[in-house]
Amino acid sequence: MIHTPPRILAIDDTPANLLALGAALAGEFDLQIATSGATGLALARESLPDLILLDVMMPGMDGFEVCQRLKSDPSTQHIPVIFVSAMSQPEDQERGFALGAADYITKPFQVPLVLARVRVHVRLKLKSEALEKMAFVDGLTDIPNRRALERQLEDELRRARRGKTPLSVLMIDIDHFKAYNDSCGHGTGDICLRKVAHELKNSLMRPGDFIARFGGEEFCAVLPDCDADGAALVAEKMRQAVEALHIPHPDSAVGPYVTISLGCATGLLDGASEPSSLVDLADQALYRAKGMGRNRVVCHTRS
Ligand code: GH3
Ligand code: MG
Ligand code: MG
Repeated sequence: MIHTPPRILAIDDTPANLLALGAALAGEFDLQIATSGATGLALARESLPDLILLDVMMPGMDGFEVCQRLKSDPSTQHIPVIFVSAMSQPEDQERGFALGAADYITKPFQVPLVLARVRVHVRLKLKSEALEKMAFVDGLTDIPNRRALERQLEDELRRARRGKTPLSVLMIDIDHFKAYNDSCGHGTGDICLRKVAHELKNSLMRPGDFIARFGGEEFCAVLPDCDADGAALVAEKMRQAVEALHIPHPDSAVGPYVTISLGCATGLLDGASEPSSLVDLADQALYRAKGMGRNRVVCHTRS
């Protein structure tokens, strides 16, 4: 997320350079400074600036190394880096770009040009963050979408295998939602989807828990380090929470309000489970919940 005002970190061992940059950037940006590569790197990791202006020649850790370290750390690799350096040979500039720099400005620099380039790269970062959000967030409910779910599942499965911890998946489906749309209208259906999504999200208790819209009126939750009993508890909590919203459903065979059915599956610890198979098992359990009358939780049990 971009800070307001955008946060710029300038790393340079020459105070005069920092003073000149400071004068140019102050007012429009929140400027942080560091006078060595090592302190700059530490500050970048801690404060996650929106852009870094980086000198190359510094005693100790030079700018190239700082850049390389920033780009190999997932928490800082998206921060645009602009080299500001007296090393003006094409090979130097090429090396900077090869390390992942967004731009390369040679010293002595002209303040208005530095300012212009900083503005361009901050604007680009803002745009790419907005695109990233659009690509991974469901537009209707504002919770993660299926693409985000797939990414999350892969990460969590890897983590579960490494840590030999259980991983649970819940598949969640609104009961008789076609009939709800038919009797209340699609617009009201959309509002209902938003309310249910919000309630499901609020039912999650741990910071690592994750919920996405799987598609249509289906949702999928990923619960790291959660065994089958824990998954059943979360699922039942969700079921009750949605029922307690008391959203009138004029045409449900289940009851007067909108309800959900849930299927749970918990990952095996033998490394054999794939993300898709966990989702499939949860989906099969959900199917059984539907067959047993809906508005209930069914857990997959290993036979
Ligand atoms: P079941 O209890 O067996 O799940 O029955 P159902 O009617 O909920 O299931 P079905 O899959 O037959 O219908 C799902 C309905 O969800 C059909 C579609 O109109 C509705 N739906 C899917 N996406 C959206 C959406 O984005 N907005 C709205 N309003 N409705 C949607
Ligand atoms: Mg469905
Ligand atoms: Mg349904």
